[in-house]
Amino acid sequence: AQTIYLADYAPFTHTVEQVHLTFRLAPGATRVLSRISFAPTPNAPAGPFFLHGEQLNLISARIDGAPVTPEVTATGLTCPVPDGPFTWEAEVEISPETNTALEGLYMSRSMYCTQCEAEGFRKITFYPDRPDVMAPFTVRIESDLPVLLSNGNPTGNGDGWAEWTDPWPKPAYLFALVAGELVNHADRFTTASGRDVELNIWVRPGDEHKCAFGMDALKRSMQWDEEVYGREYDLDVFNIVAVDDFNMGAMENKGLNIFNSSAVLASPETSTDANFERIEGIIAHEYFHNWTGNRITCRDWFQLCLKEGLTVFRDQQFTGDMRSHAVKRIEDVLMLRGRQFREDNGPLAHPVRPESFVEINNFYTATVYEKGAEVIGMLKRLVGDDAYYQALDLYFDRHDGQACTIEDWLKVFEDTTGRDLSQFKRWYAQAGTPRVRVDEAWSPGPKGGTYTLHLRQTTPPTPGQPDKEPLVIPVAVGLLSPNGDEVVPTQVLEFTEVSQAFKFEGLASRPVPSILRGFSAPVILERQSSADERAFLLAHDTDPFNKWEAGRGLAKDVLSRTIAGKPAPTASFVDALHAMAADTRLDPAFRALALRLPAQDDMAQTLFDSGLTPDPLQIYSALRHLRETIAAQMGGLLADLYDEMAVPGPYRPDAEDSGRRSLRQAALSYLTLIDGGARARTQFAGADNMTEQLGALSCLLDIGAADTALADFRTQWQNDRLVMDKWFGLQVSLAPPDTAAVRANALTEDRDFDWKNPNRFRAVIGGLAMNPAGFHDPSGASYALVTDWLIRLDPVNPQTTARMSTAFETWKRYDADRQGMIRENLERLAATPGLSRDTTEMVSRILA
Ligand code: B3K
Ligand code: ZN
Repeated sequence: AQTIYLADYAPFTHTVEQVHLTFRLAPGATRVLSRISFAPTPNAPAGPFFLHGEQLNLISARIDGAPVTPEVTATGLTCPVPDGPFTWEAEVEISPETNTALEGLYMSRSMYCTQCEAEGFRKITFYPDRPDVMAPFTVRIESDLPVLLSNGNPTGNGDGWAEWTDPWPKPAYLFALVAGELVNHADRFTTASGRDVELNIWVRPGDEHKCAFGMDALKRSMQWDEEVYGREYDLDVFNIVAVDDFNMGAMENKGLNIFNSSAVLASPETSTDANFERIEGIIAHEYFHNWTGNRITCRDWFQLCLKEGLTVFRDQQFTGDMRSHAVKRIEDVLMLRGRQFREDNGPLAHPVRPESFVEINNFYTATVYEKGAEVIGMLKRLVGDDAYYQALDLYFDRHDGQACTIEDWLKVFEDTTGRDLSQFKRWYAQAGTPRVRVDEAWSPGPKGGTYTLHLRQTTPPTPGQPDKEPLVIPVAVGLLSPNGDEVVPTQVLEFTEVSQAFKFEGLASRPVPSILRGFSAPVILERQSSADERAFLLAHDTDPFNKWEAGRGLAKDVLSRTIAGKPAPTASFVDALHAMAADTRLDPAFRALALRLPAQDDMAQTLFDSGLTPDPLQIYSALRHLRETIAAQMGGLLADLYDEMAVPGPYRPDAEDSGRRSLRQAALSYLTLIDGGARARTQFAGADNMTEQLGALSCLLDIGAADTALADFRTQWQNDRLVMDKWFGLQVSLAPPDTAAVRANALTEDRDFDWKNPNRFRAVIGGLAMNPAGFHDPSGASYALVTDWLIRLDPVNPQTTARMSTAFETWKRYDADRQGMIRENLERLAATPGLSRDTTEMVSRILA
């Protein structure tokens, strides 16, 4: 397969002035008629006229009305064309019903839908399928199905047809079409300038009661983008459609967002608090793309972070505003460390803006999305809020309607602030998580002492990048006096050299530093810190992130020492945890986060980063042991919390109630270890919402006492696919290590294991990968099972297969036996005849 390089970018030979599409829908033989006006691109490099096209049956083609016979290959066609403007017409036949890859036009339970990003449009018709070719579209859909949708505004319909016009020039990856027997949950929104917008969430009959929350989230997103970024919606209608078979969360097609039903449908009985929060975030994310992604798009796919990093950053801000900034920041860092650090410190490490790829779908990664958002957060911290929003205004002003690059993005900041961002730009080019080592010095003096922070940065080598340059790292620091007062409030140090000293003068006594407040940069801080100092910060830090981080550091310290067979400061950790959990001045959601111990995979990464070979079983046991110790020593407080945090009244998914429930759940998860599951059983039996029902079920699974509950749960929910995904997933991800593979295998034989449905496949096979001790069971059974299923899924759905192969991305962390077994399985996967380009690229990068 061919590697594509950023350095080879060249504009398309032609511009597209207008696209007309007609779809005659039929499951096995849909006809797509296109009429496209092309004109030569001024100053474009000369070259043959080439249109992308894959798996298309070309019926006929015409240029300016005269039949032509293009040369068609597996990837597209070339054709002699006139020197000036011309009209291209083509008719192709495609088969949505056999499209199991879920890219292009496909069918999901008798409904037609599309997924074009990144390069799915070329499976619909011949077209210059690249984001820098933008054009207005009109679409006519012919079908007997009652609901026919496409992008833009409805401009006509009749018996068996509908027409849509999208006036905003867009790249083909934002094209969408939906046809099916759907019902809508409708609402309206009036924009700041008075445009009346019709809003719809389209679902299958029977799911109508699961739309209200998503609709509310949409309206809040629309209003927030007006208030915070001054961005208004720009069409008469905004449609969202829920689809059961979808490769990811959702897609921001212009005016017609298509969602995995798990990312939009919500009801108290079937969705957890975490589901509600995720849905709110995804609705916001896709809506925000209307400006950051759609009105301003990417010049080429190397610039993906231009829209994704920025849109993630915006949805994080939104969730913070809707809920709690402190809690959201901690959740985001947990996710960053759990997914992005793992990627950035392994064989799949790549820059936020990659410079080459084989299959672009493999680069919708935590690095592009989450680290891409961190880079924007750092930029905002460096220039300040006012300059940030001025730069954004300039960005929208200057680039509306264009396909842009990271250079364009940084230039608006340079023009707004007069700063030179060339060093900052390295964040986009350099892969790997930087390490920042901290040394301190204190020298007392007659006019007060001087405290010096000495920082050193290094970034370890990553594939293709042996040597790294120093980055611009904003390090937010505050200083506390030994009595707990803040003597130096937060300031942002601009750390730009390999090694740099920062002095604080006139201090009465040696301070305790709080470094990297708010996690001001995506780096690993290396600093010797005593258990006492951590306990002090946990008690006194005014920065909520670092307060939480201090507790996290203590927990990791206890776990690492336990694993190494060294004496661990368990008592001081439990004391500090107790004080924090009992502190009623703190938000329950924050206390719940503080009570949550590091995840197994986070511990494995932490041990690996400090030069050790993690043993997943040891991590599992150390965590278990620590949880039992906490439960035994804090049982009284936890039992009180469990009672006090009960939420009276009808279920509401807001921050306050869900925060109380999460603290209550944290308490329950410890209490279950000492009460034999009594509380969990009662809660399970009496729960009137999924948060409490699933929370109780998890606790019972955790102590191996869930058989009855699992059976009851299934009986209750067997007709709800999204809830059954939870049933499948949880039993695998929470199975005891030595039984996980057996459990997963048994579930793959279940009558409801619909493996071609990505949500179900992810629940079971992904669930196994999310159970680290089970996945890395020394027998190797899980490695073999996951590999067998990847081999089976690949010809059906390459994109999801490639994504799931990242289960193996951490293999170099582990011991020789495990590495040997993983290598064997990866080689077996790589040797599969006809393996997709997607999976081939992933496996070869993981193995390299
Ligand atoms: N832009 C889409 C992701 C498309 C993934 C293609 N493999 C959803 C999002 O980021 O909002
Ligand atoms: Zn996005």
